[in-house]
Amino acid sequence: MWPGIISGYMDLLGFTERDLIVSLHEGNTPLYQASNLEKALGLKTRIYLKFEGLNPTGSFKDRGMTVAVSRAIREGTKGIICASTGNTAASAAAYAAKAGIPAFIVIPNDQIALGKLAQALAYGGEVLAVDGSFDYALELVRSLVVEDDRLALVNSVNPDRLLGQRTGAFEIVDVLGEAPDVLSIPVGNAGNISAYWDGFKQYKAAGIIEKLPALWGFQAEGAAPLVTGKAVMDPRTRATAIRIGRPASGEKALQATRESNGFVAAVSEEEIMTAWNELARLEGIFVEPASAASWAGVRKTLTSSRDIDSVVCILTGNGLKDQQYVLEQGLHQNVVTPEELEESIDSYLRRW
Ligand code: AN7
Repeated sequence: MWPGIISGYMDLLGFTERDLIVSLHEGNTPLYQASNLEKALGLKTRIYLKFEGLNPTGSFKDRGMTVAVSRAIREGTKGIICASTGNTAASAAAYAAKAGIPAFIVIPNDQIALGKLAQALAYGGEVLAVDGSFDYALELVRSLVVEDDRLALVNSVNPDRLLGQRTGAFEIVDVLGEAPDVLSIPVGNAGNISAYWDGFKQYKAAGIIEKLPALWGFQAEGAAPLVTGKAVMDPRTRATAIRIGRPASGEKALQATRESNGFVAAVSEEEIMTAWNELARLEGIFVEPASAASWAGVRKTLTSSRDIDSVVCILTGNGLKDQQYVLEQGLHQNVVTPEELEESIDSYLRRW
């Protein structure tokens, strides 16, 4: 049985058997080869999808949260606090529940997907909604933590979060036997892209791989400060997870992408929607809108040439968290209602 990322990568993460570990057996998520997407777009590149939506709370945040909360408990912290666009909230609340401490969660009012709010509440998180953006909420919790040493901040500015999230890179190499040519990833607060880079570099330093991937990061057009080079005061995108205008790890992420010969670019709302649809309908993978940004970026950047042999797209969160998006795409119109189904189901199916 997979024991979770700390036990699974104990040495690499600097833990020992004696350390107390708070885990929900996160990690070890599947890496699928997207043969239907390759065929549909006529690509010669191998496309892989790492589905982080299959973590215990449905997003990649669990990888960092197990490390951050384990450390907080070891240091005698009385509670944890975070700002969140939703997934950090769900993850923090779950790991705090397992650890038996409270989680204080500051969210931008009316801007997070309902499924994520439901998760945070179900796990017993103390949810505090503020009138303002995620960036404002993060500023607020950072100042609160400075004043209150009973609390540990578990946003990705916490180095333990980034340490745990490196394991996504480890797992990719453990499956493929090498790093892919390209790692594509959605970018919000810019922690995860930085963590993957640290992970690949750690594997290279340990002699496990020789080559590093190029990092391709994708932001939503209406929330793309790393593309325009300017903070966005009023970020807008339906991909609420990455509705972030002043990424805390922005500089680190830009440096990592440059070092890797990669880039950060923007994808439009329509490109996100098309990619989201293809992932579900061609590969059977239901992701939340923000997560589709990685495939959206790859499908518009890649050509049918063979220059790039392999790409891994990180699919950061589960589609069940944001069911409203399905309705907004008009998919409820595809349901045949009892009234419409005047004939028997039998004859309806016979026409197919
Ligand atoms: C599904 O939960 O910032 O670039 O507060 O939930 O590391 O911020 C979420 C971010 C991508 C961006 N995909 O990752 C939060 C939060 C999903 C996410 C990102 C997030 P970062």
